[in-house]
Amino acid sequence: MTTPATAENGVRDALAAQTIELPSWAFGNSGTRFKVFNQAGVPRDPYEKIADVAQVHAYTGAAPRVSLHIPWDLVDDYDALAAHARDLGVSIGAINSNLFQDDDYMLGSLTHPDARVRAKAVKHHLDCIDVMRATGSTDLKLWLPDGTNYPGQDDIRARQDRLADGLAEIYAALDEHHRLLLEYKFFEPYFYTMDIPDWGTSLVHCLALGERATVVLDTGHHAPNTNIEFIVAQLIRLGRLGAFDFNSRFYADDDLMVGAADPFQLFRIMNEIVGADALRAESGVNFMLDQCHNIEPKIQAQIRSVMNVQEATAKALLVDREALRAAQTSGDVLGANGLLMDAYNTDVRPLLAQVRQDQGLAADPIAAYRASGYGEKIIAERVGGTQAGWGA
Ligand code: LRH
Ligand code: MN
Repeated sequence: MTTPATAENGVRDALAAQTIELPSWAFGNSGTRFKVFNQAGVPRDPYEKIADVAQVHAYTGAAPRVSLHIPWDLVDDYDALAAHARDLGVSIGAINSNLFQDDDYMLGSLTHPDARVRAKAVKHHLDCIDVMRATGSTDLKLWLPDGTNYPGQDDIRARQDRLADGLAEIYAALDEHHRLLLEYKFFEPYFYTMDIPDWGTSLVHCLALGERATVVLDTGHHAPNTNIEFIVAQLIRLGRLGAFDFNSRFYADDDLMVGAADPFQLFRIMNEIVGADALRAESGVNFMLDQCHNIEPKIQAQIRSVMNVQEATAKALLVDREALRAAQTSGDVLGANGLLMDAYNTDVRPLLAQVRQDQGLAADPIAAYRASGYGEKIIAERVGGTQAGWGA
């Protein structure tokens, strides 16, 4: 029988061990098709982006990795970039390919009717794999933006066959310790079909490729009211949940701070993760953020986002699993739901403040960051040059 004390220690240890990977692009300027707002102090290159990631890690103790996006994070010397990251206590995580900003890909990339265009898209991934080798990254993350806008525009089955062939070429080029993370999205930038619109399609392709191909679940990529935690449970059950792209939304792919729009959904997702013992690093699930801070200060927004994931995780860790199983087995509907709501309604901020202090960190990361003056320092220093952004 786990005593409250050991349960409490188990919860603290799990929270202290939790890591969240940050997206380099969240530190650059971003916006919508209407406007990309420029903010003072924004990084001009991947070195400055990684310096900002290190700030988030310094105050949360939970963000030791950064995802790169190619070519947004193109540099001449990736060994030097990886060394710069190491010096700052950060490692290079997933390498994201980019198939959504090239005129050649207007009618598709890996699905394009023209073999020359498909070959170009495959080559881009071979280049990304070289970046993985140079930076020590093990995850190649592929979001396929391909799709069509009008019925009849192209043959849906033929596009799937082309896609399967292209993915097989890319998968074959990976080193044995590399993984392929395949991300789906139900609409945008195309509006009739997306060639990987849902978890099922991504899973079908992953199963065809091999063990090291897994699904990326971006929380902003589902139809409204989709029960995302059901998808999480199913993918964990099949051993094919490779990663999350955490963010939140009110309507579409809003890429807002995770947990900001729907903290209860984030709790339900983390409840499935904890219930399946998939929070441990060994589970192979890479917890990443994928967000755009169009109007809010970016470093603080990343700190807040990490805290939101930690709070949802702490609440999920406080669910009395033994009592829950007993209630579920005995058909005690309200009892079972009540146990989850008790955990969700628990204020875990004091617990997390204690976990931070045990790690030698400030109880309130945002207050500590603001007091550091780093924000003012980068505004003063980062003058001139070209600020990083989506460059769309
Ligand atoms: C696509 C996406 C994908 C990234 C991009 C920045 O919407 O979620 O994960 O490549 O955002
Ligand atoms: Mn994403």
